[in-house]
Amino acid sequence: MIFDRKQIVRRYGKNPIITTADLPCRSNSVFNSGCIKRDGRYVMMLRIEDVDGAQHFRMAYSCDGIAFDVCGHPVIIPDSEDMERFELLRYDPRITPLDGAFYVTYAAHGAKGVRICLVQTDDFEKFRRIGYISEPDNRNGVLFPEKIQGRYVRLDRPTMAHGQGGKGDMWLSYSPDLIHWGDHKLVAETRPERWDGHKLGAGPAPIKTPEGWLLLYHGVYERCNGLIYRCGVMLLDLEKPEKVLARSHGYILGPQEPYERIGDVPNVVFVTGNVLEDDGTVKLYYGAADTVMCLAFARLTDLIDAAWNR
Ligand code: BMA
Repeated sequence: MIFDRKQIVRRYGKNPIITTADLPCRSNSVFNSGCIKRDGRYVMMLRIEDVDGAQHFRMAYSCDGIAFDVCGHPVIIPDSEDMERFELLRYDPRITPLDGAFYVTYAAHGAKGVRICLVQTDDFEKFRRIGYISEPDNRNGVLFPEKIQGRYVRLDRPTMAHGQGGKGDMWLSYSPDLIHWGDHKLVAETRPERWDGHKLGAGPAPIKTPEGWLLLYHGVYERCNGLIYRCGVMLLDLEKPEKVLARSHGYILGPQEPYERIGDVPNVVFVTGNVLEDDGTVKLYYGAADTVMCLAFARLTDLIDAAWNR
């Protein structure tokens, strides 16, 4: 029997909130989509896998954060110099409001590996490519929503490619201009024989709280028949965000429901969006089993307590 001292995260009762049935195009799956709230409207950037295996992003909007209207056309991001080598696939968009604009980091996957790509938009209609901001293999990149001590900051997860047995820890880098990145710091390591023992990576943009930057992250556990993706929480120092102040011993959300257990990739909960509401509720948007989009709720104070293991 699972003993839960306290339920930290509550799933939306009518999950999933977006499936392929809600899309205006024939698709295989919709999952791991970035989400923010802007001027009272929820803005989601969907990761859609097409029936031919290609992937694209598409915007979706909502007034209540639950029922989303999906745009009739895909997001158009200007091509890079060599899409074949560098960007055959793009996935896991994470949105960060910053400097009055919106920045999207995503994994750009091509023949030469996977890198973090950064694009900027003012309106989610026109996107400007800033560029690839990491070498291969690196993904799970997300920007902080403000400069810290005068510099832009991002989290990421440099790792070896699939099939090379790479373990993945979370790192952080600084930049003066969002183009040049350096001063790399190790932030959080995998914990052997724990739920986040195989690899871990940042979820959506960190939320600023008086106790530190609240970061939802995914941890991966390796079992004999596959990987299990779950969500944990940590607090990073406000001025020195490479410093972990607190980190949950256990996960706060893991595959449990059939839509999280069964799908293209079973046993995956992958949080890529969070919205802090005025009443202190946090909406967590997550992909389940690499197949559908789901929603869960938590109190900000409970997430902070969970990070401190209180
Ligand atoms: C990770 C990412 C995610 C995906 C997860 C489970 O490596 O690629 O997009 O949800 O694997 O397949």
